[in-house]
Amino acid sequence: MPSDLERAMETLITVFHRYSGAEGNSSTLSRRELKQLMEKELASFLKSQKDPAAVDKIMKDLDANGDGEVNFEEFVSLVVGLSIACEQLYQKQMKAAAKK
Ligand SMILES: [Ca+2]
Ligand SMILES: [Ca+2]
Repeated sequence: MPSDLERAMETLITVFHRYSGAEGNSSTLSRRELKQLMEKELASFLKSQKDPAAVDKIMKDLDANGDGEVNFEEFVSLVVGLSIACEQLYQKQMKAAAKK
């Protein structure tokens, strides 16, 4: 039986490849593939980004090697960044709950 963390890693890989294979290079996300992934898998995060150019901005930030595509390593940095933000929120909520 895989652990929670092992399952989470496997999920990251599966989700990435579910979208990366749609067009062009099957091991990287094009702009359109990244947009699809974010609309389906990060809908609430994308909704909080009111800027319609948010995907372009995120794509530019993520594309560390500047090839116009997002590879798995670059994708993971997005997940890590979002996880850190979520964890900070989680801590805040735990502190608020403890005060009551
Ligand atoms: Ca692709
Ligand atoms: Ca890249």
